[in-house]
Amino acid sequence: MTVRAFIGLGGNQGDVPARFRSALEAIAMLPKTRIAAVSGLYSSPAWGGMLQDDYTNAVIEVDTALAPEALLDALLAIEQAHGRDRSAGPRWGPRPLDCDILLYADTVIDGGRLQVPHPRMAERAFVLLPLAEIAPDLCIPGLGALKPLLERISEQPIRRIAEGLPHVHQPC
Ligand code: PH2
Ligand code: MG
Ligand code: MG
Repeated sequence: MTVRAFIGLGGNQGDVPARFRSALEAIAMLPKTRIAAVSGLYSSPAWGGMLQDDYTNAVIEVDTALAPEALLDALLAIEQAHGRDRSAGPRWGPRPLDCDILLYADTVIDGGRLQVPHPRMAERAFVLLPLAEIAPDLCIPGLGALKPLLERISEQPIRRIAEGLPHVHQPC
């Protein structure tokens, strides 16, 4: 059985769109996992109070039979393969690639390694806008419908800078 999960992509070092493309190819190659939708790319100032370059963000939808922890491990490995070093740098610091599980079906997980829904997603335009693009009628466990949440973040500066990444090779 597969579930619908949403993954947030982010980064602010180097050629982030190229890295997203490569990360999407890696996600498409994961066992029991299919990419169902990819949002456009968004640019926004760094959230979190640290002076650093603007971020590029996107959200993707996957159908997966991987368990949440297995999906997390796979995403951490993909981050690492794209230059992410979790042992270095501050928590909200610059990074070449960030892959966060935002939602995993309607499941609520409050573990040490994984919290789903992503605990800060409702405060972030760079998550909610790309998410709304691919799943406008979504209802988030514990937070409710996406539409009223969007109104609360409507003042945050953010620009849509590109269409999604259409050339992802999807193995059969
Ligand atoms: N990620 C961070 C810190 N700040 N700001 C934006 N705009 N987008 C991000 O993805 C982001 C951030 C560290 O996870
Ligand atoms: Mg992360
Ligand atoms: Mg993040």
